[in-house]
Amino acid sequence: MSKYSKLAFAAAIAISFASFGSAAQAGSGTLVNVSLIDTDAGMEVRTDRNRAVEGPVSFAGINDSANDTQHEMLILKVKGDDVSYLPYDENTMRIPEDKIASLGEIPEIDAGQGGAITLDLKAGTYLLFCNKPGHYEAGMKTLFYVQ
Ligand SMILES: [Cu+2]
Repeated sequence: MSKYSKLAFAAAIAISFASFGSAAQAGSGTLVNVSLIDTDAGMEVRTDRNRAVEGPVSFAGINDSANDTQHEMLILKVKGDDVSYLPYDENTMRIPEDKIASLGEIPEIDAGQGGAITLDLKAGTYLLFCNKPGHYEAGMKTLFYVQ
């Protein structure tokens, strides 16, 4: 690596740490703690808050599975509280991800593990859901509002 590219590399790392730092700081965004839950009673996406102001929103997900089940969490902007218009594939038991415009996701998390995503969200209604086969239908979804 040349001296110049080493410098550029160091600068790129400094920039990425700076942006991470600002997103993580209290007051510059909203932190939402998300529990991905499955028990014999059902499945759930449980958040410690369901509202945020416009701007950076960080979702910190924990897989609280009681059954050693993998979960994930996708974020989708929806038209309103009624999400019955969303496509659903009965065969795969999932929302077909090629037919929606997911804003991002916390990919598959093993039981007991965590993952996070930060998004710059505009005002609107959002759906947080797990798209592992059958989980959406079992109730692994919740609405989230940005004002
Ligand atoms: Cu799940």
